[in-house]
Amino acid sequence: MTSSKIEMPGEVKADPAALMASLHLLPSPTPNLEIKYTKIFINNEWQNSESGRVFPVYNPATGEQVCEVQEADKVDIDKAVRAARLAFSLGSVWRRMDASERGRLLGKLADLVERDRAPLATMESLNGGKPFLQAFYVDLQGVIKTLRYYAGWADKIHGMTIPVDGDYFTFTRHEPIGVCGQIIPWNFPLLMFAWKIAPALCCGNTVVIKPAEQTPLSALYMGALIKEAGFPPGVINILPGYGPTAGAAIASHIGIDKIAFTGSTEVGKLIQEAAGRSNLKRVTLELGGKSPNIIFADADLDYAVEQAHQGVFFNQGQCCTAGSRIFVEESIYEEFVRRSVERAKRRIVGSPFDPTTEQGPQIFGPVQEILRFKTMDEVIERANNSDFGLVAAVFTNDINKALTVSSAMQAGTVWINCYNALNAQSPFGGFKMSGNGREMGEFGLREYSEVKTVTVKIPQKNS
Ligand code: NW8
Repeated sequence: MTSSKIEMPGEVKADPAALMASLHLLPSPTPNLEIKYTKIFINNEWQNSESGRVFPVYNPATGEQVCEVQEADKVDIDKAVRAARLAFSLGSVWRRMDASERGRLLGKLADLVERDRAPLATMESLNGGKPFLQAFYVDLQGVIKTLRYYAGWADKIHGMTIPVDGDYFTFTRHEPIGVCGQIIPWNFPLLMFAWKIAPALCCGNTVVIKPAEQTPLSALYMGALIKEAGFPPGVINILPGYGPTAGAAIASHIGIDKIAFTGSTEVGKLIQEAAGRSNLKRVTLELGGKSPNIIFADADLDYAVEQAHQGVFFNQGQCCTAGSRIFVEESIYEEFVRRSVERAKRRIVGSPFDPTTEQGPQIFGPVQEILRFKTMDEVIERANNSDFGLVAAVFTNDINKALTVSSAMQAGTVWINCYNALNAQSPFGGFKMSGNGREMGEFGLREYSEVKTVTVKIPQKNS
């Protein structure tokens, strides 16, 4: 079995010639990958859409159709919500299951993803246009680590005992919310699937999840692994479909207790509105950014150029975290621009299945905007002058500058001398219009639980 610790050797990553010489050490795409799962997954069963409609799924690198997938609409969502409500009902297998057993199932799912890591990375590359090696080393590693991280939390979600006034004993229970609707984007189809389902299941919720219409294949494959892992029917339901139909049905459904969405700010507003108009379901949103990356003159220049380059171009530039506003201190500005242009020209664009490819097919274009600044106060002001606040980064070897900037940034994550340093243990989410709530880490669990206060009267002997 492969280990989730597998990382691409650094020298291989850096140099196409070294990479070609080391191909025998690297994973390869699954040849003639068979697409087995193209139906709606409800109650651990593969179902056709009620409408009979299907929609095409494409390989964005070639424009070729890969397959057709059953198209979920409102009636299918209704069906899935009924299944998820039943699975959540008091006394159900899922509600009675030991928390440690929920953790074991999540761990089993991680093992199955690890077993099928190559075919899943192949599918992610085929359907999402990511270079296969990036899908294998970044996305699949993130998926496995996310599932394992929340597997470990399942039986460690403790309540409190509270020293209340009066003759009472008070404790809290941290209970699942109920049926969670989840809507995920096409830029990290499998990683976002894991980020959504893992904390929800960890806390004991049930899930109705809609993958993006462009990239439903890896989520559907996960349905097969979820069933194989032994999750009870109805706990996870996967419905491929479109936003204005299936997505809107989730957002306004009165049988859904919480919605989590990753996508555009525009659609995030619609979701929050629909949640408010229907049943005030809890809402977490992970939306866009226009993130600042601040480079001081004392930073290691080559390193900063490379990090800033990856910060904006990684995943074809299709990242909520993309560092698209790069502020460079004036004394190094010209040289920074020169090296950044040279680096961008060297970027290898090509077939996702060619191991030297750094960038696959484009949907929207990454734009690296390099701006000049003079003073720290000025750059802080300009960096924060945005409706968004997802992430920010600063490159400097001066600890005082680094900490001053990190405190001043209106952003949910600040990276110092690194970029896209995401992990399962840290909370991730936006300030301002970049979203509501946090995903990942311990904070991610709060968004999937309700706190219940239980107060018991302590009878007194003489009263
Ligand atoms: C969850 C995620 C990761 C992880 C590692 C490396 C580069 C880029 C990303 C990334 C658990 C463990 C590791 C990345 C992922 C999502 C977005 C942007 C960057 N994630 N990674 Cl939106």
